[in-house]
Amino acid sequence: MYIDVFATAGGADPGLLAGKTVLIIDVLRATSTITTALANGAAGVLPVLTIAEAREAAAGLTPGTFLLGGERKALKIPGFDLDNSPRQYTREVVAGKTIIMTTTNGTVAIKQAFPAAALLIASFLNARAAAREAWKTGTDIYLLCAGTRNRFSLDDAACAGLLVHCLQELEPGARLGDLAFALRHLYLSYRDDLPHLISHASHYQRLMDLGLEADIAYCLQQDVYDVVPRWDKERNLIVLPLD
Ligand code: 3SL
Ligand code: MG
Repeated sequence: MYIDVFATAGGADPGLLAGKTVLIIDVLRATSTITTALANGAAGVLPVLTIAEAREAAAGLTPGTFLLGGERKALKIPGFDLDNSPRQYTREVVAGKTIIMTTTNGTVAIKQAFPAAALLIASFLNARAAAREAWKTGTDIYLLCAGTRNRFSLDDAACAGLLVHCLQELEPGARLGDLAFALRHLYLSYRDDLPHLISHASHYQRLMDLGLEADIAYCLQQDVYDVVPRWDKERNLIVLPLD
């Protein structure tokens, strides 16, 4: 088994991801939000790239069955139901609903990985479960960090390091690509104080400036959920598998 990491959505070659297992990581905040929404009973998440696409998808659904969610510049999109704060995606709000979601980096990374054989959503919130699920596929595994506007992002990198560490525990003979090796060591160096590491991320500062420290604290919790959202090609939705 070979394990490697792409640092940004744009840095991944979709051709290379074809037929592989891909874990998408956008700790702050898209994959933390998607994991929370599905853990709280959302029927599915439809990732789209643009606001226009989101509205178009909504026009095809029955009112009351969906919610529009996401952000631009970390803020709620005018006319949408929810922003990208995972703490908004409570059971009371999302149970049974399809979430149509567009975000700056996270949904771009997800769409980039559509050629994958298995496309899984990972975050600190479900890290161990996500690593286990990826490992069970038995194929090579790529961790695709969303990054921030096509730049390396420490929050995603730290989570990728944790996932590589978990995968190596499951498959001690796995071969690691250069970035997988480096990020595992980054994670191990800071594992006892991840908030300190992640406080150096530029996107951390942006969210702090917006008063969203509670979102950051929420997203940095580890292994809160034992669920692994997965792209279902037939249903054109990110869902939780039934088994
Ligand atoms: O870029 C994204 O996908 C978002 O997760 C970024 S934000 O934290 O919602 O601003
Ligand atoms: Mg991010």
